[in-house]
Amino acid sequence: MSMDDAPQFGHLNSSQRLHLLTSCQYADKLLSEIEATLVASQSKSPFPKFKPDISPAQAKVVQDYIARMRAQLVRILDSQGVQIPAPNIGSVHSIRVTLGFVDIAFDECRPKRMAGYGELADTAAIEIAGLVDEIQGIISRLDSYLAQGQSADLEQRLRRLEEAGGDVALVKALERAINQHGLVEFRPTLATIIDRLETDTFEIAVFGRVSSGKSSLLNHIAEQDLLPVGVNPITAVPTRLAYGPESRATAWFADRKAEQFSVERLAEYVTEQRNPGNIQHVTRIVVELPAQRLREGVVYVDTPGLGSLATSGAAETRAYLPRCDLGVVLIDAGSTLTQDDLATIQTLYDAGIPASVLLSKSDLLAPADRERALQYVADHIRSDLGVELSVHAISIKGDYSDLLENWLATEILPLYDRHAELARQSLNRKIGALRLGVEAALKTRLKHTVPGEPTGARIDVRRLRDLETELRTAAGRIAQARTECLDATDALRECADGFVRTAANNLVDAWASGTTATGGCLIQSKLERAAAERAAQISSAVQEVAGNAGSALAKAALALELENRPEQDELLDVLKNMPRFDLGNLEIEVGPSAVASLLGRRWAIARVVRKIRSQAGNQIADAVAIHARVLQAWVRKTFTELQERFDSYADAYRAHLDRLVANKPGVEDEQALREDLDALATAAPDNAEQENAPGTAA
Ligand SMILES: Nc1nc2c(ncn2[C@@H]2O[C@H](COP(=O)(O)OP(=O)(O)OP(=O)(O)O)[C@@H](O)[C@H]2O)c(=O)[nH]1
Ligand SMILES: [Mg+2]
Repeated sequence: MSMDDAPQFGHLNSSQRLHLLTSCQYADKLLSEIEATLVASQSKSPFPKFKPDISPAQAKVVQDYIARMRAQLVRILDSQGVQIPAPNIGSVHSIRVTLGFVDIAFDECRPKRMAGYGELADTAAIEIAGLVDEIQGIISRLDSYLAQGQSADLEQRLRRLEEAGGDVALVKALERAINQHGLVEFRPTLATIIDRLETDTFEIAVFGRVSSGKSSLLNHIAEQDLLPVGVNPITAVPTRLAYGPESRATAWFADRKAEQFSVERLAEYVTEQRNPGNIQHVTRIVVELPAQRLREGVVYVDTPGLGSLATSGAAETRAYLPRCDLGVVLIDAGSTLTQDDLATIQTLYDAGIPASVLLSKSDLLAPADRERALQYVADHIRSDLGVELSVHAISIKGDYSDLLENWLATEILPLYDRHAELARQSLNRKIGALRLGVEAALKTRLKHTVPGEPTGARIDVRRLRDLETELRTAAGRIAQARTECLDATDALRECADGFVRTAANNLVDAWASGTTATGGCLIQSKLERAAAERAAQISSAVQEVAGNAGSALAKAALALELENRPEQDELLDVLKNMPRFDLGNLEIEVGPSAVASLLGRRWAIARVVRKIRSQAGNQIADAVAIHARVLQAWVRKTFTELQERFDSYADAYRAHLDRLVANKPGVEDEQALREDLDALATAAPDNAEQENAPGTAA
């Protein structure tokens, strides 16, 4: 008998103790099932398993007995010296895993899968696709909320700030109103504001089209080659540069613990090449440097490029844009001012964020041209946006360092001393904007909640349901069109042969009608036309769903009297920069043949097909295959963007609709709404600073 087998305490050996433990665990599991039955009988589940034939008083008694039994279990184990093992599975992890299965369950309901059980009518397919999209959207938002871990507990973070002496009365009132009334759509903005309250830094962010020189400029400011630069799209993840006593970098991820690494390894996380489409799910990167030009409290942010060549990182840049405190917008002197550049400045302006516009790579221009370019950019900003901004020329080339120094000295360094005050002002503007948004939501709700309220007619529930269905149908159409367009680009891969036949057909017809030209040019243009027709079908499909989604949103916003609506064509705007079919230069020589035409049209066509295949078959097949691939990537990107834009509005509308439908008008509700509105009105710390707050929450 080993030492461990020796009887201890109540004279049980180790096997007996183990048996006791597993029996207790099993009993406890059964008790949990009883508890689950109690909960289920009260639950709001639409699929109740149990009849609610237990009264609350009975349930209470059962629970009390369960508690006594559990206390007894613990006592028994204690008396025998059996250790109760500590749990080793995190609750958050477990919930996220289960959510993953919920997600899969809904994937199985997508129209494609449903079709496996029999034919599916078009309208049903759209409705189903919309429903699945909505619920998967909710799942993914809950998942990303859980992925943020403890930092998502905004209330607790606010309490800590308050304990540290912060004046957070208004933010607390906002937090309360958002939680109390389930205004989840404002949570991301609130989270950003609390982030900013905690850090108290001033963020200077650099924006611009791909390759406009953003990373190069920041390397220059930091006085080291730190951020990867290059001619292709490079930066994939917004990257913060902050002062720190030692060089080091930290990355945070959506799905794993933060990692610290040396700055030399930055490219692994921030570049499109090493982390394409941000497959590593980096949520934040901070690089600390002991650089002279960086100061405590001032942070520079490098962002993924915008514009036609942009990658998926552009979406992150757009989401981040309204959060910075100063936006530096680079206009590449080597190209021209574009709508994308103006849109960036406009977004900053709309969010109440000061902008500094730079003509980058100014070394590429002779002094006189440089002056003209500066004037041109300033004129356009004035005429197109109605904003007066001075534009500075800069360059990172050694000979032009005075330009950069001049800009830093006049526009940036003076901010360093005032950064704390400026950060506070900037934050106040953001809080002001959030307050306006929350107040508007509460007021609309009050209007629809209280029948006696003189200002607004109540929308009846059927109408609300209709609006809900229309939004769902629009979402379903987007999902459906996405599948169809992806299928179309898939099919395109196999099309080279068909294109060649069509071109041969056209050529033989042209000869028959008297054209004597040899075929090369004609074949090239016919092939290009055939590809363009396919692309046009895709483009019109996108156009149709985007138009439809835009009208569904506009209609809902109007009915709900919500200010937050898409601009005219905001959704159609995704339809930009569709890749063109590039066949290169086809060298095909084929002319009409007397013999072939004698043998008939079919024979003549077959001959031309053979000639094209032998002279350029591979080139055509390759070009079509590449085009299909590029087009498919474009379709994915375009639909993701469309979906994101649609959801950014539809989500808020759906949340609003849910509240209106679920809400039963009552004195209690009215009371709570009025109290929260009052709290928001009175908690405003300094109205002076909120005067120029932007119209709505970002
Ligand atoms: N002539 C000249 N070239 C520059 C200047 N600044 C940057 N470049 C070049 O422009 C190219 C793009 O520079 P990046 O700094 O990577 O541009 P970016 O805006 O960060 O690009 P993305 O991260 O892809 O959006 C590189 O080849 C740089 O060498 C400049 O002042 N003058
Ligand atoms: Mg870059």
